[in-house]
Amino acid sequence: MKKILITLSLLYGGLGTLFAQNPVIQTQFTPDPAPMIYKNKLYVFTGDDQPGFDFYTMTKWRIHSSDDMVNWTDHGSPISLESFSWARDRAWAAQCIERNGKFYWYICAQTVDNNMAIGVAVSDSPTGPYKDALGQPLISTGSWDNIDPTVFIDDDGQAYLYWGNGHLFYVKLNKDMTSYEGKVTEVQQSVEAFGGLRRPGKSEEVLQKQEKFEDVYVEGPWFYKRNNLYYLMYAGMTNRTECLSYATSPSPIGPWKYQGKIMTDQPTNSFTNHGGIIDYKGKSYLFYHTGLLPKGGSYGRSTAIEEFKYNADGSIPKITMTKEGVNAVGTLNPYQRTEAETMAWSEKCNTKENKKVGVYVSDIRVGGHIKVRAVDFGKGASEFSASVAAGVDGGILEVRLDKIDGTKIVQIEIPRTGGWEEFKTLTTKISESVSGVHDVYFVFQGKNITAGRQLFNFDFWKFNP
Ligand code: FUB
Repeated sequence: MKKILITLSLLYGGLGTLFAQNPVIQTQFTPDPAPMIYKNKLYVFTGDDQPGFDFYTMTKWRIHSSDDMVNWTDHGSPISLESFSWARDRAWAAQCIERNGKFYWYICAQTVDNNMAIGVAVSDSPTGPYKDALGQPLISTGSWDNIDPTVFIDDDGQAYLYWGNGHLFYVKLNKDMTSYEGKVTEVQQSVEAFGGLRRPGKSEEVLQKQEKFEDVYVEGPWFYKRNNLYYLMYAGMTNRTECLSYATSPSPIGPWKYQGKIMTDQPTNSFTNHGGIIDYKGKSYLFYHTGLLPKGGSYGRSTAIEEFKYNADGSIPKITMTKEGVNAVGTLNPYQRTEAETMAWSEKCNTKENKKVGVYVSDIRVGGHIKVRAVDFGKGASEFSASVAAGVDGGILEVRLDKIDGTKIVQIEIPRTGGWEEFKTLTTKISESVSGVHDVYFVFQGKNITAGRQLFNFDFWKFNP
């Protein structure tokens, strides 16, 4: 029995590393990831790249969440430029934090005078709805440098907001999280603090041509504390592109001491690599972005995650990007309603949201699939239900185990339900016995359907024990 269990666990662990897990979301581009934990769930707040442009053409922000680090649920896009009356363009990097049951999502956007400003939206729930807290920017100093806010609440209750492109600034936030005391302070940069001195007025092109500098602070700060040491990770600079570097300090306002590069010279296919660091369920994770989704690049960036271990002295090791990403830190209970937009990997489908059901899986095409990892069937499942909608029939939903062509336990022919947004729950007996932990594949097929035709929409699924 012991031998069988070891073989099974090796096989299962082996399967987990055979497949790509990075980038973690395939249905949209998800740049500038900012992780946050609330009630034992990990949320990642991101931007939304629109590929096909040759700049950071971004109009909204997105949220995904996970309980296990591998299956990510899409919570849609609760805020966009339209949520901020003062914002005109460039919905760039953001971070959300909880305080006393309220969620404060600090964003940056371009203002009508062509500068960048930082605003804050507030909500009673991590996934919204969010509302512009002020009706005006929180930080607006008439400068392009006001981007990439990072926020942290210290043990004594004092909250700090750091931000900046090229220049690094901070303020001490008041308890209301929507105002600050004192003046905006600029952090003095030096070789000791950030590995190099960014000379005022030097453009990225000029910086890239310089040969002799170790690093400089560029943008994307990520501020946090661990074991009484304050960390500031940031997008630094190699000679060609951005890297992730960090500095530490015994105090929340410096002096900062340069600690080196965490991730550099990796084939990210993106000039930027904005990141965030968080501990979750006993492990430490680096979130960053790459341009590695199909059609991705510097302006089509996606969240990726790597696990790492701090060195005994608190320093962060060099982290190598991988395709395999991270392993599951929990299992998924199939006997609870699971949103169809909960995915470890997906192909040939997308997500949309409407007022009636929220986010659902859309644009489902023949040959596509959704993979959900580490599903624990326990002693066994008997029935499967799926909420689907179809304007025309012909679509088939298969449920398979462990591989895209693995054992088929369910096949449902999807009938017309009265419209593409008229969701109906279909239930069927499962055809093979299933127990224990499996990866589950929802495979999309069609009956005499032209490849590329939309098959059906998919809102949620559930097994019965
Ligand atoms: O996503 C737009 C900008 O690119 C962010 O604000 C920067 O951090 C860089 O990632």
